[in-house]
Amino acid sequence: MSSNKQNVTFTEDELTQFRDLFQTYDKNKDGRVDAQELHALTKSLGEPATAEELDFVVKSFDANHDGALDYQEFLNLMTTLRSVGRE
Ligand SMILES: [Ca+2]
Ligand SMILES: [Ca+2]
Repeated sequence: MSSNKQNVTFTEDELTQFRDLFQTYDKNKDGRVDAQELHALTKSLGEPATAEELDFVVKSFDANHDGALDYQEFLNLMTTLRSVGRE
């Protein structure tokens, strides 16, 4: 349990979309996306990340240090991606 609240301002549509994404790319259905699964995801977003980038991303957002991102950690990642995504 975490009381660590962020200013998440996703709409319900977005949350549904992210949950779908999460479930789609959690290929082995263990409730977490690891670096490999994330790679498929970034590819589908049109910006495939390198192994180094994915490693960095997982480490940065893996709050409980189990080596993969659970849904909450994944949402934090999406929050960050959305705020930095535009170039
Ligand atoms: Ca998984
Ligand atoms: Ca984790």
